[in-house]
Amino acid sequence: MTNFAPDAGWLPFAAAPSKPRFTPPPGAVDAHCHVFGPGDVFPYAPERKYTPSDAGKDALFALRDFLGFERNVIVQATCHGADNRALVDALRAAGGRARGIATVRGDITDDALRELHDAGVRGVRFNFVRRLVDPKPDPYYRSIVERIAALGWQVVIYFEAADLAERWEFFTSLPTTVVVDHMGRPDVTQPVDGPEFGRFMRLLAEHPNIWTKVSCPERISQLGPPGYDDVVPFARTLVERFPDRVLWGTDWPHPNMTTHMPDDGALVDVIPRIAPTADLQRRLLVDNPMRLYWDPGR
Ligand code: 0GY
Repeated sequence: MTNFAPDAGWLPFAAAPSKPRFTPPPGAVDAHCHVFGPGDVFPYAPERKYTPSDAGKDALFALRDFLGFERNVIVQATCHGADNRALVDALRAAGGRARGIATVRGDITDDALRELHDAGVRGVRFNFVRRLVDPKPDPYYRSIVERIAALGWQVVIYFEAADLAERWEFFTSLPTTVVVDHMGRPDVTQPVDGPEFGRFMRLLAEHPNIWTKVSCPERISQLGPPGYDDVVPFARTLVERFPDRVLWGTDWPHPNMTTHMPDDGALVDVIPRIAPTADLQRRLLVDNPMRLYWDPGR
């Protein structure tokens, strides 16, 4: 008996993804994925905007192995609010093969921050997507940055392309490493060399502390699976221009998908199309995430 029923129409993750044709290089990291619940053990947050189906750590680690990855970076999702217990439980179970990005509030104690760090947390996520959270004024986030910067943590930001101009000053003033989720959610019906994506490229070109995840074609694409062909030029442009500041992740278990549930094997097969050489693939999947999340100095 579960205390939480998923939202009506919720699409559960694919139980039997295909085996990718592309073999990730040894040591590859899935740098964007989540764990949900199970809700009976790790309740979903009262302030959440959606209730997912459970997607726990065992299923995540099985997918990691099946797809040919060695490590995960698990990102706290909004349905768990600032209660990081499911995340910490997964990190502790991963035996050093997972790092975490938490959600914290400005009043978190030093002891609680240290506990998160010891479990493997290396950053916080600020989410500005209105269907997921009620975004706060900049000072709210600045108070958190003051708390986490001393730990050497990074800030992960999630926003939609139209919001970039509005928060530009704030994003570019952050003193930490900053990682932008899902390429800043470009509108891929606009040209890759047009003004909107040009603004995002400028964000990275002018700010060497800003990285991005070339992930989530399934959310961004208008053409859809299996190839997500309209997203490929955007991701490939970023990988080729900023080969040392890009990360890749599955986004498993793909919350809030309405059009379709992606086949994780097909998502992995997009990688060689956005990172066409073995060198680019190794930087994207191994060197960059290892430097960011497993460097003992961080
Ligand atoms: C993602 C994307 C989404 C959800 C969340 O924290 C979240 O709830 O990030 C989304 O709905 O676009 O990265 O998982």
